[in-house]
Amino acid sequence: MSKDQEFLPVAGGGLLDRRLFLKRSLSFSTAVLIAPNVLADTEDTRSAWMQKPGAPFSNYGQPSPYEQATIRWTMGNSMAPGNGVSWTPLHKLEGMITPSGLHFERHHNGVPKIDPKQHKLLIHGLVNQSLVFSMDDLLRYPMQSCYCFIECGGNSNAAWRSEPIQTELGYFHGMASCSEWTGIPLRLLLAEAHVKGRAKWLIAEGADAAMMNISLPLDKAFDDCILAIYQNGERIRPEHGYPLRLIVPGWEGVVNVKWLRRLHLSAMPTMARNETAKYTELLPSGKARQFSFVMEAKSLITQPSYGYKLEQHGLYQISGLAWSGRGKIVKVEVSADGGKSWAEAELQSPVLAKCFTRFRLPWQWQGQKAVLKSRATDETGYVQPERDVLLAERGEHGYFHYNAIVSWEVSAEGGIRHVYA
Ligand SMILES: Nc1nc2c(c(=O)[nH]1)N[C@H]1C(S)=C(S)[C@@H](COP(=O)(O)O)O[C@H]1N2
Ligand SMILES: [Mo]
Repeated sequence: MSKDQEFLPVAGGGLLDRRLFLKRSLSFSTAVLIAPNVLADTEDTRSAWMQKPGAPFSNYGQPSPYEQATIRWTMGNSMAPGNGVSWTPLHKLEGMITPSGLHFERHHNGVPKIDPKQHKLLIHGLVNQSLVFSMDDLLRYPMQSCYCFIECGGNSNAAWRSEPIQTELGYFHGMASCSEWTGIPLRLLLAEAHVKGRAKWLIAEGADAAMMNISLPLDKAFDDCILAIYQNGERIRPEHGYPLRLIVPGWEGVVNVKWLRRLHLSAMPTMARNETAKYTELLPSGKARQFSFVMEAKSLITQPSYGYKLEQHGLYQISGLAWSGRGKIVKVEVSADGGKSWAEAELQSPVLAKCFTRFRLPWQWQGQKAVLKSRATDETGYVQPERDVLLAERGEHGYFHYNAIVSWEVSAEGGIRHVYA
């Protein structure tokens, strides 16, 4: 689409329209229409589950047994024991918060079983006062919540392949999840340690067998980072860093160090494995880009997507997620004709910075072939690029930070394929 092409409120020949659900002329009801006498019968029959008292109380709730397909897809690798990923089934979820049990996982050496009574956090290096905290000490500090996404820098890397992968969306874009993280603003503890003027970096280290560590510029540490103790209202799950985790809103997953045990203030970055051999990117020039911390704006249509089938003609709700590591999402446009025309989707409130934002748009499908796309714009004016634009800039053989527009091709039969269009 050329830059000067006008933005259309109604796109795809009137088929994508925010007001579709309100138009009375369209038959959009998907409920089966029933005659009054049938209704009376339905009222008389009591389903099996209505004929005796239900199950007793439970100490910790579980999803319905009918939802057993809504699971993380796990994928280990042979590099080290406990190294691998599990993916969030984004194609099955709604709203903006990822349930803790479905938040994606990325571990380098498994999940440590940490006794919170023995866990300590050390702050040292270029400080005037080294400090050690127990979890009980930390729990006495004032806390704040941050609703934010975490996305692995390697998320969506299958989209660098020359052929579009045919997998459920969550199982190649689901290294991104969103939680309410509650904990202590990092700047409070840094102020207490009296950081020396020469300190420019903070090296954060985890208490897992990998002792994963990364370097974080001090400006960000003083800005909006949190030492999280709670996730979605309860103590952080072991997989996500129990009992203490560094949250670095909007920045790539790897800097959000789990099982946090040490913060070392220094003048230089540490040049750890995960910021040199990994999470750096080779550019077409042959040079590597390093410390590409911010996750750029991205959006995905989660429903319908690969694996769904449109069984009937009529009205559908396109639903998806958008996010940006630079701030708020201000606009998501949806196209049903492969990007020739675009309509603006409704953003579900609240729209928060560095957080998943849910967008929705009604769509009328009458058996026409279609290519569905979504395109996010953030508050800095950054617009999510088309795939060819991203490849031209970053080369054909990237691995990290893939954020191009995703396209779903809908066939005349209602089947959905992933395409590069
Ligand atoms: N200590 C420690 N922190 C870690 C990791 C790890 O293996 N060990 N993995 C990192 C990576 S690469 C990512 S993407 C995120 C994943 O966080 P999650 O498992 O809670 O989704 O944690 C980061 N923090
Ligand atoms: Mo990651």
